[in-house]
Amino acid sequence: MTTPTPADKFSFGLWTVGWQGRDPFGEATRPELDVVEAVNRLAELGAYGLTFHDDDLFGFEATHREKQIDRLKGALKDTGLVIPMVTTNLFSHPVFKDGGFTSNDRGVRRFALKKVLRNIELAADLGAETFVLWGGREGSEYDTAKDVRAALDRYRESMNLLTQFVTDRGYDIRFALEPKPNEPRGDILLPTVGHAIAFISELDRPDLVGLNPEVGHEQMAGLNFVHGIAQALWHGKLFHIDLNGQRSIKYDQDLVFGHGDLMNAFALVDLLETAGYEGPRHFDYKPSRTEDITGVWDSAKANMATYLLLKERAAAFRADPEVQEALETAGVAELGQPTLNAGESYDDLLSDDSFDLDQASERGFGFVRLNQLALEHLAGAR
Ligand code: GLT
Ligand code: MN
Ligand code: MN
Repeated sequence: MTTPTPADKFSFGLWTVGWQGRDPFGEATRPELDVVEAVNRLAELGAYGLTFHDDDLFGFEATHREKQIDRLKGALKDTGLVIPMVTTNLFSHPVFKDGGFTSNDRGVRRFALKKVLRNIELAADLGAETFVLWGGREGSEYDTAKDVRAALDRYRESMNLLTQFVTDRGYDIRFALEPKPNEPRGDILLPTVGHAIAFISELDRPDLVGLNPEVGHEQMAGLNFVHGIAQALWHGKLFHIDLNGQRSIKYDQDLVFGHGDLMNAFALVDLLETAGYEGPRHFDYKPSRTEDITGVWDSAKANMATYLLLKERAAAFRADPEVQEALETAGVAELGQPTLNAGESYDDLLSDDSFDLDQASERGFGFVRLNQLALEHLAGAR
C-alpha cells in the first residue's frame, strides 16, 4: 500500500534530494548529488517525475549546459521518468539581491526575463507542462525602498511577456506562481494564495497563470493550507502543488510531508483525492542536515509513504458508516444546497416565516465527534 508507482504521480525537485545541508549557520554536510544518480534513484523508488531550476542542472555560468541536458535526457530515456515542471533560479546569484522581475535595477529585470525565456525553451523541449515561478527575492526589507505598486506593474509586465511568449511559440505550458510570505526577503510580494489569485485576475492571459502553493509557506503565514487549496481549486487555479511539512510560524522548515501538521495533511490528501486534482504530487522538502545519503533516500521514500498512508486512511474515513452519520449530523453535505430554492425571489424569502429560531439555536453540530473520528482513522484505531 505504501509502495509508490509512477501512476501515483510523485515528483521531486532536484534541489530537494540534492540539498547539501548548507544553511545560514553551517557548511554542507553532504556531497553533491549528480542528476543522473538522482533520476535513477527516484525511478527506483517509484517516483514518476523530476523537476529542476536551470542552475540546479548546469549552474549559473551554464558552462556545461548542453552536456548536462543530454545527460538528463539519457537518464530519462533509461528510466521512463518525466519532467512535469521546470523553474528558474532568480534568487541565488548576487545580481538578484533585490529581485528579478521587480528589482529596482531595470537592467537586472531585463536579464531576469531573458534567463526565464531561455529556460522556458528548455522546459518545452523536455515536455514540461508547468513552469513554476517562486519570487523569493521579489520583495523588500524596508517600506521606503520598494514602490509596491510599481513592483506589481513590473510583475504584471513580466507575466504578460511570458504568456505572450508561450502563446506565440505554441508551447503547451502554463505558469504557476508560488506564494511565500517572507524568507529570504523580509516581505515577499504575492505572499499568500489569496494575494496571488487576485494578482492573476489583472493579467492579459489569466487562463495561462495559476498557482503552485506550498504547505509550509501558507503555514508560515499562520494560514490553513487546506482552505487555501480549496479556494485555489474553486478558482480553477491549482496548477501544481509543493508538499512538505512545517511546524508553526517560524523559518521555512521544508520537512517531510506530514512531519508538521498531520491532521491538516490528512485533510489535504482527502481533498486532493476527492476534488479531482490530477497534477503531480510534488515534494519540495529538504532532507534534514543531520542525514547522510542513506537518510536522503529514506526521507524521499517517507514523503511518498506518508502520502499513500494518508490516502488510504482518508478513504477508510469516508467509507466508515459512523463517519457518514457524523457528517450527516454535522450538515456537511447540506452546505452544498443552494440557500434559496430554485426560482425563489428575495420577496419569497422575506415572506417566509417557517424558520424555527429556537430549534436552530439549540442545534449541536457534532464537529468535535467528527474530528475525533478523523483522528482515530488517522491513528489507525479504526
Ligand atoms: C526554493 C524554494 C521553494 C521553491 C523552489 C522553486 S526554490 O527551494 O524554497 O519553495 O518551490 O523555485
Ligand atoms: Mn519552503
Ligand atoms: Mn516550494
